[in-house]
Amino acid sequence: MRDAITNLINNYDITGRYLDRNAFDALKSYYESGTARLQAAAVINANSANIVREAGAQLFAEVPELIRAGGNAYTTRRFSACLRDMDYYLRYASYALVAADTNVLDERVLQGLRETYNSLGVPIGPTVRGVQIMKDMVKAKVAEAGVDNTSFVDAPFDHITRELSDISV
Ligand SMILES: CCC1=C(C)/C(=C/C2=NC(=C\c3[nH]c(/C=C4\NC(=O)[C@H](C)[C@H]4CC)c(C)c3CCC(=O)O)/C(CCC(=O)O)=C2C)NC1=O
Repeated sequence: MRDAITNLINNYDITGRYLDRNAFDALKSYYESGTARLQAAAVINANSANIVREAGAQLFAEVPELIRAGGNAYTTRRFSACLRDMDYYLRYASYALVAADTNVLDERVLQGLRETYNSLGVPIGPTVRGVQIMKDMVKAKVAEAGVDNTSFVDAPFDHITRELSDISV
């Protein structure tokens, strides 16, 4: 698993370069965003159960056929599996926010997911929607916690969305 720093050092080491101006700019912006990243992770940690439950409720309100007979989240077992998946996305997004790198998502969440979802008939579109609903909720809560610029929160959620959407076509 990589984070922003190991990733950067890795890139310089591969080509045997000393850290240069670009590297220091990147490192500086990483350290400067550190407090906000930790605040975001703390907000997610304190509200994870609520966020998953409310995002699930909103998703099922928007796409009610998911929980009707024949829907992929129909039956208690599949309903729970769906919310559990949402919880995975949220938890790993919080790790990626702290790491300032989406590599943890590639390695631990997204690998092989398309095959699993396709073989079980889990629909990608609504899953992506669920991830985006959680992103919006997290951003609102992080803003409430006093973080002015919450744009960094997008990255892990958008990465999950992009990878899921890419692999679904
Ligand atoms: C940490 C990394 C990780 C991920 C990401 C993960 C996902 C994951 N989701 C699964 C199932 C599932 N995922 C869903 C999810 C949904 N169905 C819907 O209609 C909604 C759109 C959506 C919720 C938003 C459902 C319903 C199942 C059960 C499908 C079935 O067994 O028929 C399965 C199959 C095995 C199981 O049921 O546990 C995996 C592996 N597992 C992991 O270890």
